[in-house]
Amino acid sequence: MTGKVWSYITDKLEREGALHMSLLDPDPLKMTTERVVELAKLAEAAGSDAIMIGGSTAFGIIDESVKAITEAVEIPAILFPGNLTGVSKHADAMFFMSLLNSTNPYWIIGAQALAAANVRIIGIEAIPMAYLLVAPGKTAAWVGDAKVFPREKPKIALMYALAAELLGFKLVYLEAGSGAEGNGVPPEMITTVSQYVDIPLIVGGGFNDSKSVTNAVNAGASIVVQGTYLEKNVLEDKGAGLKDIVKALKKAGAKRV
Ligand code: 1GP
Repeated sequence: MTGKVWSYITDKLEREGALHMSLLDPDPLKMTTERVVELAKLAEAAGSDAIMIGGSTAFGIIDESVKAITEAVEIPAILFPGNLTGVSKHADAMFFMSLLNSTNPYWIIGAQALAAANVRIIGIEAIPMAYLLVAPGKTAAWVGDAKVFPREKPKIALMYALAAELLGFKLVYLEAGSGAEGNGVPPEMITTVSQYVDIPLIVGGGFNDSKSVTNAVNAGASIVVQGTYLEKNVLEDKGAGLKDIVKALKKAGAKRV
């Protein structure tokens, strides 16, 4: 794995200790292309390190939004596909994900096998990522037939994250589900996993303020993802709140460098 985006992530992690990623779901039921582009620009201006594009429910074709985002921002636009519909040749890279705690092989290897030839042909950089769902798991857990990790069982998450590393995944993502407000990935689980797992740990789902984001970094997360926060606040305050959150995250990250 020596792609440009992977190098960007690992170099920046080495220098800054922690990264922020902004998740945008270009779902036409709630978002226009113009709005998604505006959000991406404000996220970049606020200091977010990358734009992730995707979601568990897929409506419409993402190509147009992905193209418009990559034209509007310098930071990498990385696909976060919920299914085959989440692939676009316009992105800078994609998280090539396997939902390891799904009970349905389709989400572990079926969708990936169906997408692989297309991914190879379009030549997009694929970054292998283990995707692990923690309760409540929200829509992602429902769609992905996941056996979510109980919140008070960090060792179960650790077992899966370690297995992911040994299987060769480059990143492991602990996901509480988009909109898991007040129920993000528990800090104890982040600590347990990051203590024993060497690949970078991404966390997401329910991180809605500086405190929860810095707590996650202090607990050992390398990358924190925010989606709902952006949708709810960034257009209204022109990214001022997000800028504070990213600043707090970088301060917490700097302690780990
Ligand atoms: C969802 O982890 C991401 O896949 C983001 O979650 O929308 O709660 O920030 P939020």
